[in-house]
Amino acid sequence: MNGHSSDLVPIAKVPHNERIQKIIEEFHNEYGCQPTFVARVPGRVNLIGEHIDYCGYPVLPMALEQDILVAGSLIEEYKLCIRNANPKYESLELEITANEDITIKADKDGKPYWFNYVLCGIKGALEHLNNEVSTGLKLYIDGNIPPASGLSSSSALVSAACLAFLYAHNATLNKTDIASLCARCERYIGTQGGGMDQAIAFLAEKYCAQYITWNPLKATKVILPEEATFVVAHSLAEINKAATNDYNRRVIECRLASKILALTQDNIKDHSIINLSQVQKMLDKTLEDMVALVYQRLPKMIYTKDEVCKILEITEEEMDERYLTPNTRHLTEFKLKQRALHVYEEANRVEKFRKTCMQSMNGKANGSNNNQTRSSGDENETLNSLGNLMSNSHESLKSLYECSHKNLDLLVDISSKFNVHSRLTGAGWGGCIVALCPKDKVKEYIEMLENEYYVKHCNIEKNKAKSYIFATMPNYGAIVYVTK
Ligand code: ADP
Ligand code: NG1
Ligand code: MG
Repeated sequence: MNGHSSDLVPIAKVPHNERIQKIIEEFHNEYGCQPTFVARVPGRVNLIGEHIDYCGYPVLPMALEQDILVAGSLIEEYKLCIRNANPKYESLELEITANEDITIKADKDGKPYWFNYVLCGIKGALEHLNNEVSTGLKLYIDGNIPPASGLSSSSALVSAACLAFLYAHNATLNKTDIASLCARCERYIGTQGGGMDQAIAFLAEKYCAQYITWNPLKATKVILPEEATFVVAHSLAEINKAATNDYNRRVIECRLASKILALTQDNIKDHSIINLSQVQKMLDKTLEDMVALVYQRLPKMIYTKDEVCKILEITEEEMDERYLTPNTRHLTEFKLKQRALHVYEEANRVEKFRKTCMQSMNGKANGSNNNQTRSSGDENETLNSLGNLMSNSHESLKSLYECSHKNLDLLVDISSKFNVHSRLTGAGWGGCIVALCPKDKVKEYIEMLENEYYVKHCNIEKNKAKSYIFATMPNYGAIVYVTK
């Protein structure tokens, strides 16, 4: 890696930044030496396009200011020392000569240890390095992304660990390759993620969101309307995605729906996994056509495992082997229609959201060329259109995808009474909402949520409530700071 091309992860001198200075100091206190570098990877908020990355559809996230920092120094022994600034996360030391030294096991409750996310990143790096370890590492980690809250703390941790290990090994990797590598290696934790989090972590740019497309991975800038502010509010429900099978269940329901929708065209003997976007391409249909096709071909609310096997003309063992994951093989019922409907409609909302942002930007450019200003009516209309798409997204995630949480629904309802559109962001089942708030209403909106949700509903002191809500600005992506 070196910082000459914009395709590569940037490398810069340590900035005058309090958090970075603090981690360097703490590293020294912990290990008695200076770190050589600090890898920084941000969290993200997804504005729209939820649970569709693993179906091959574009998503529209932006990076947050909150991040994971991994400070590191090279040691001669082939050893990894992993410590965290937060004492609740226990330390780990292990010998590391090859990939086989790393096993990723859950704790007795089936929840991954925090350091497993670090190990996922190291495993990915080792794969890229063809298993050639040339140095040991002391690592010290500090994160301020609210964990298990849909803001992608897990991927920031995996990606920062992978980046740190690669940097220590002088590996050259461009942003898209390392993003894809990190998306693959986070799957060692057990969830079959789609790659959005790692993509935005590396491809983010300051001041704009990104429209992320797949195969090949690409990020295209989306300039957000100036008058829009995105506010993130925590529902106070945390959910570790790798500790349950909810996420993978949705992934495999989409897989099974794809196989059934593809039946007429797909050679039934072809057992490769396909996604809902590939089916659309194969059938050469619009997203609206696909919605109609789902109603036609997947009419039932519930499909039993037996029914799916019959339709696909396979045995249960074949289904387990080909399409299911270790933590979904015991499932006996699947909701295929609801999941596929959400995916095709949400993919359509992403396109509309992006188009609305582009039209708003073009309108502004034309307005300034003609020496006119856009009317506040135009601006309201833009925010309203974007907001409606977000509200519809939430409704779909709640009723079709069933990945909301009562706290998230309440936050969305309270916001809506204040005429602010919002939706759950990230995987769901807890975590945060993202709200689109006109700039001039942000202070009032935050104050209202503090009172109506945190104080009245959750019995939290007003002062503490403040820490659960923040207004965001699109931030830049991963970077390595060198200390010497
Ligand atoms: P998210 O939506 O934040 O990505 P996940 O369930 O995917 O949620 O991952 C959350 C897990 O990531 C936490 O339970 C913890 O194990 C790990 N994690 C997140 N932030 C940190 C941190 N700062 N230090 C250690 N582990 C962290
Ligand atoms: P979070 O909430 O950060 O764990 C997950 C997936 C994404 C995407 C979203 C839902 C991982 C690492 N991340 O995000 O790929 O599918 O849910 O849109 O699995
Ligand atoms: Mg995650």
